[in-house]
Amino acid sequence: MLKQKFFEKASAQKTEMKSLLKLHGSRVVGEVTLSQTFGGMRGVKSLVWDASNLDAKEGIRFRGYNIPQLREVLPKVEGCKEPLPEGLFWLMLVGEVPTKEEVQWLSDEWKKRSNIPEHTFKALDALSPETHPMTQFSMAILSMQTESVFAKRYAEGMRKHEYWDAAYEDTMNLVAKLPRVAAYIYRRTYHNGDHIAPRTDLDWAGNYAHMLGIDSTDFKSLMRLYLTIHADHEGGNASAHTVHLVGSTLSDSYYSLAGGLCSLAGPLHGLANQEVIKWIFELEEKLGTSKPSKEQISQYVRDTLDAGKVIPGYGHAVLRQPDPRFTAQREFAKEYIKDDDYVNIVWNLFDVVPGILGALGKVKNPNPNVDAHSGALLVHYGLKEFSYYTVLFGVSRALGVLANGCWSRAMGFPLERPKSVTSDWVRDFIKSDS
Ligand code: CMX
Repeated sequence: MLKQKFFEKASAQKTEMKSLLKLHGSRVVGEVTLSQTFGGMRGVKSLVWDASNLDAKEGIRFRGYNIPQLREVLPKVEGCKEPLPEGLFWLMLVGEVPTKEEVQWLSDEWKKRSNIPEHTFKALDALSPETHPMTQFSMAILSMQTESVFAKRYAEGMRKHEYWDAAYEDTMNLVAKLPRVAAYIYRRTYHNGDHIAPRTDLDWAGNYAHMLGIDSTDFKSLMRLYLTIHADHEGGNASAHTVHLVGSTLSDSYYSLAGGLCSLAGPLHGLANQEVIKWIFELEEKLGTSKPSKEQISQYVRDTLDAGKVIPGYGHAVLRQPDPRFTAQREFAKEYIKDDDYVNIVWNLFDVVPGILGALGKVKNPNPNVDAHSGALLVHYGLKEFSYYTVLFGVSRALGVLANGCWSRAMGFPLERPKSVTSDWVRDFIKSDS
């Protein structure tokens, strides 16, 4: 039922956009300055991405819904206040809030598709346990590329108008497999390969929590929220853009997600969630207390900056306010966690860091981003191995980028190929302009 709905919506949109482009294709949407050419293409409108949109002040909206609204409208499991990521995936893919029954159907569908090829476990077992979990994760996904419906059908001569169908199948299969493979990486790396079998009665996020080995009700709630809020952040962020770029060559979902995860693994992007808690542990060790004063924290922040490092979990390329994903986690902590040292440090950092970063005069957004809070919540529930944190982010991010990948193939988006220029071109351009 989801597939048919997606096909109908995407076909209608493709027809609409085709005629719209015929009439308005030559309209100018913006200019590109030399600073943008050198400066990471900030703000250049050059991608279409429907599942979510980011506003500098307001933050993320998924198909028009902000995070508090998602927490209201998306279906939940009995006894849990947090939304099911299955519901968000449905919303992102077809633009409609699903019913409880539709989400149940999706949950069941992912269970049916969740088998991992034996060679993936073998490939993981061949890696040194010291291999970073993000390296293991992207390699595991590449090893599952043997299962790609898109690659198989393409080799058999699939026609262009059928790409959407194969992309949908790959997306559904791959998303279904991620919790199991990600939990396998966690258990082999930190728990001597003592693996936990999946349960058939749990939802996608609840089952992931179970396979990680943390079975408390509140941790399952956290996982449902976590995997919802990290899912998408419009199309220009590094992981989403990488998936989009790789997919534009008609590399299948396995290749493109693995590429996107390599992007997420950088400290300026998703790895910041491990960096934040590592930095807080170091603070605790340096100061010899788990209850530092705000003055001590401020000094530690200044020392970090004086050492030529960034403050992890702060700043953003687009946002100019505190990240609503940070706020959602803060609300969760206020409701579920009473007086936790690490959570208190995160809150005290929020009180002092914006002032210190703001005073530097160059940081465009001195506020916390999504990564500033997550580690303290995970540590609270016993998930202390911070090198693993970006894998959790990656499992969630797959939902948005793969749903968008389906749209890209359905819309028939072409190979991505922006223009680069040489430094000589820049010199000549400036001469000719003046
Ligand atoms: N600490 C110290 N300096 C910072 C800073 C921070 N948290 N954030 C920005 N700056 C500095 C930049 O390094 C840059 O300095 P230089 O001009 O000396 O190179 C200057 O402020 C201007 O940067 P900006 O325009 O405000 O920020 P960018 O768009 O270039 O970068 C980001 C955005 C996220 C990479 C940056 O804020 C940063 O490095 N933050 C820390 C890492 C982090 O938390 N990343 C996670 C982001 C969310 C996610 O993707 O998961």
